[in-house]
Amino acid sequence: MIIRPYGDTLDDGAVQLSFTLPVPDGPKGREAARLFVEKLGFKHTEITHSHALAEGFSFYVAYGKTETSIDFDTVRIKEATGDKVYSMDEACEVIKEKIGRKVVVVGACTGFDAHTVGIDAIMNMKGYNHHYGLERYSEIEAYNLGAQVPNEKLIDYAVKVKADAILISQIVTQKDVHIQNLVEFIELLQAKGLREKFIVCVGGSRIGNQLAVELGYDGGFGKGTYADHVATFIVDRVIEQKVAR
Ligand code: B12
Repeated sequence: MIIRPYGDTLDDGAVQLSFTLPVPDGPKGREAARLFVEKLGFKHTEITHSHALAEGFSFYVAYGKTETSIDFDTVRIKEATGDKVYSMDEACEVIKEKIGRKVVVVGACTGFDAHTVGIDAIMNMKGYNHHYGLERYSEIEAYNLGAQVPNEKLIDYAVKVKADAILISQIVTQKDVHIQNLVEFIELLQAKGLREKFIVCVGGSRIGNQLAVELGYDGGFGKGTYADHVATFIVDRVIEQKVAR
């Protein structure tokens, strides 16, 4: 099935873009913005909104039409969890039956990142959007260390409580600060000879499973993740490890 974005009429290729330019708002800035959108390959380009952000900076909303399309049938996703996601009760049942002890999970938002809402959505008792967090799972022992936690401290804590899994949240991605921080975490684990001891997952609004795996993590979780997803991933991995031993 061939698909493309649309605005008024199915298949018309209409797209809305927004961006900032390091020039003042005005006719010249708007024309520069329009030319930029044209250079991206869009036709029937229009700047529908612009305003000054600060001295010498301006913001634009542009419309354009594209002929580019995607064959939806060829799209393959690489999510950490497949179609089967355990509910909280199912996850706890599986833990009881197949693992026979509580699963220990430690999580934090690391480095200088102060965004706690994401990791709280996954771990806090009350959860997020009608999905309880890991603290609510009777068969999971969950420790949420909060935000701005140094990598070293998170590892030490995971060792102390004999964690099965470590969960990291990274929300700030400016200048790829998350990559630096995530790489440092894995390198620290490796240097301590601990990489194989833990299932290590990272999540955040701009994190995907593919990036996470490339950086040496077991799984990555982005927007729209619930505790159910990460619990399913961890539980299945703990069982796999048990079988392999
Ligand atoms: C609230 C907020 C803040 C609050 C945070 C309060 C708090 N206690 O968390 C405050 C005001 C402190 C703040 C500060 C800053 N913020 Co802020 N903030 C936001 C905002 C508006 C919402 C974030 C949020 O709570 N989302 C809701 C949660 C539920 O979504 P989530 O974090 O994506 O989490 C979900 C998934 O990603 C996933 N997930 C997340 N972590 C994990 C971990 C695991 C293990 C798993 C499995 C899943 C998972 O599951 C969650 C549930 O589905 C966003 C903009 C936006 N609308 O997203 C900007 C935003 C994140 N902030 C931003 C910035 C730049 C900052 C500052 C640097 C601003 C500044 N110059 O000072 C500072 C950062 C300071 C620091 N040291 O970190 C930028 C980041 C840009 C970038 N790409 O790097 C954003 C995107 C705003 C923007 N458009 O510019 N911020």
